[in-house]
Amino acid sequence: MTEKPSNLQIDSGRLWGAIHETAKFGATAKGGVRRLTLGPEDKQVRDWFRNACEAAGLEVHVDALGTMYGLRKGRDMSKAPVGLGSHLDTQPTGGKYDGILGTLAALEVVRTLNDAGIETETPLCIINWTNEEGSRFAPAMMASATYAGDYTTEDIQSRKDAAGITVGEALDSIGYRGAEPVGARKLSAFLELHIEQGPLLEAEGKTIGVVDRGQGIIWYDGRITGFESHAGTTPMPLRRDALSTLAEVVLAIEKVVIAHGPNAVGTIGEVNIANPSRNVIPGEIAFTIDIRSPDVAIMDAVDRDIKAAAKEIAQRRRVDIAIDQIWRKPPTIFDKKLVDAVENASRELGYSNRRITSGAGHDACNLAGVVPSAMIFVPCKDGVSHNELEDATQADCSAGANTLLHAVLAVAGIASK
Ligand code: HGY
Ligand code: MN
Ligand code: MN
Repeated sequence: MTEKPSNLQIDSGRLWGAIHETAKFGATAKGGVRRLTLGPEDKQVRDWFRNACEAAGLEVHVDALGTMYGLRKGRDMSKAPVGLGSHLDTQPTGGKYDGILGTLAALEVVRTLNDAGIETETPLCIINWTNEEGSRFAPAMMASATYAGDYTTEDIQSRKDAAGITVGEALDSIGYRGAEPVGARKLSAFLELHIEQGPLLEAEGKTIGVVDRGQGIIWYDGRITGFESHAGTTPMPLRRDALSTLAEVVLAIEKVVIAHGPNAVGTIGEVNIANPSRNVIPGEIAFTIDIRSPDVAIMDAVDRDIKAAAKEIAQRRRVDIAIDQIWRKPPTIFDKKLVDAVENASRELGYSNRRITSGAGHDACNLAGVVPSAMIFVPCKDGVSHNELEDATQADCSAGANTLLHAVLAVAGIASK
């Protein structure tokens, strides 16, 4: 095998150009990106990504959930490729970097190796995972979770959005339902570059986050059933008001999570009043809960306590409160060898770095269940993400991509250059 060229660097301007060129697909007035999975804007960026992969000499494959694989041949094609990538879908009020940086940095790694005439020993596979965000279709990271064997393809293809459209129908509507079975394309490792989406790296002036673990996540669908009645004629003590009940439930969840803090967070991100009317007491409300902790015992304790709190509120207010778990992802421990490869790469390149736990879920957290996986973080401005103000610097994005390049070369090996 050939020695890794320590001075090899990605083309910073080309990466930055790709990030800002693709940000036009779903661009919002506030400078963010709204590119819900499997919608028209997602198709635009997928087509762009496919063309860029093919122009870089990659063989593009699409699986039955629309995940895109760009295969770069290596000297030994008998070896399962080293995977690198992330996602191109965004939140409704998303930014230019969440997911996009990791996917385009993977493309930039390939472009850099092409320019340098480097052939890796092990093939590479750059990946755009379908529906990482979980905003339009639940759960989040659904395609990588299916790849990891947590769901069947049929189950996920039948999941519906708020308009009743299934994942399968949405895939067909943009022409990205591939023939390849999900999980058929084996990988020997997976590396994902991502913005931290939190404040630690920026606060400590660190360029690279060497991600060695990820928080566990529980998602619930909640439903409160009270009784619709006249806003003017119903005396307060007789009301079974679903919205006042929800107000208590939201604060009770916040109280439980803070009591189990600091390593626990909880969010009610969606609320829907059935048949809202300003002069009808709400009788039916649907809502969602997102609970996270790096500690399984804390996850279980929060689960137990929020259900107990809901039960007490339901009895006192004479309503029904259902809290149904729809997704549970245990905390992730990333592969030690790969994490070390990331840390060594950032050190060789002279980037300040620190070990860090991911507060966000990522496709790499699912991959970690089936192949050695690791992540690289770079700072984002004020730690803000899932917000149109999400921002990062060209220097940090390039540092992350260089770290990805050298970690991938350390894992895949160089056959010739
Ligand atoms: O929810 C998450 O953690 C990811 O950003 N979708
Ligand atoms: Mn993401
Ligand atoms: Mn996200």
